[in-house]
Amino acid sequence: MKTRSFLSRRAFTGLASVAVLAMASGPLFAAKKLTVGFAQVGAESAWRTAETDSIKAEAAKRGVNLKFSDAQGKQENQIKAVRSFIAQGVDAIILAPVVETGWEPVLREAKRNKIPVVLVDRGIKVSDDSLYATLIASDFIAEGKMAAEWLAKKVNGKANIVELQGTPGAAPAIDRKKGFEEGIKSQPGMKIIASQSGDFRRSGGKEVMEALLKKHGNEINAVYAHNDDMALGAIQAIEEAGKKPGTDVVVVSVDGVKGAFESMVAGKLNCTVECNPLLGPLAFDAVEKAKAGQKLAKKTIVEDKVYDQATAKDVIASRQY
Ligand code: GYE
Repeated sequence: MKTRSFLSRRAFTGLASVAVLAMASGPLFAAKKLTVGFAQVGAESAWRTAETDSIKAEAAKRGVNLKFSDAQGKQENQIKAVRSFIAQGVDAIILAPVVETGWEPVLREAKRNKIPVVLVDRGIKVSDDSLYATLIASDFIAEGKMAAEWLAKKVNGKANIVELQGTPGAAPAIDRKKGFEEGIKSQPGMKIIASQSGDFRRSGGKEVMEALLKKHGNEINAVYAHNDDMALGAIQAIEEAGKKPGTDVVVVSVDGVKGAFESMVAGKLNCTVECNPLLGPLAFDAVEKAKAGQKLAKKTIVEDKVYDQATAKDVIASRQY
């Protein structure tokens, strides 16, 4: 994973001097074991599970006491989890916010209690960005654009596209839509003929695709799914309707999970734009820096790449999620 990061050298020197002080002073200053709460969205996709595993593994590696909460896709559950972390007096909170809005009150509570909040994978809209320490995420607009450009080239600028959106109100759903629309703007032959949410789930992608195939039948010649799980569900629906995904209907999506690579190797999924979920190391680097009182960049962008059937075979064995 490549990151465009703004972390300063001073940050490392600072940490190093704390470590030297702790060693020189013996048990008196021995580093306290951090307790960190992680408010996760849920387990809607393979991407999400990979992110959870990465955060849990990194916590274990660093000897962090991790409190994990699965909100089952509901913001109200995430807000409750954050409140409970605050009540327990955790040292920091990692939050993967399900939707963009509605976070100000609970983030103010965290700030009042001097608990830094590190946002991972999805951004939020707040009037005051001092309410969180930093955001570590991909550029979803760029991902949408990359998917659009790849597709336009593949179909020579002419396609009736069905769009499968992610969770309504979630940053990756909003921005992947926007980026894709920008990417096809200069191509009058690229038309989105239907756009519906499949909630980032395989079952959602399959159900929406079944309904759209009934409605639009042979008109559809491309699918743009906001994540791989929905694309894989749509592929199943396309096959069940007696068509060939990858040939009769071109399918592009985002994430780059193992199942997407397997599907590309099988000639079904055409292309996926990688979105790296292995955010554990960056998230805990940010937590440690925030706890050491160091200034953090407001945003660290994780850079993504495009993979298609031509490149999938060569890299599938080395994929980590
Ligand atoms: O693309 C999707 C997941 O927030 C970037 O959420 C993440 C998205 C990811 O469910 O698969």
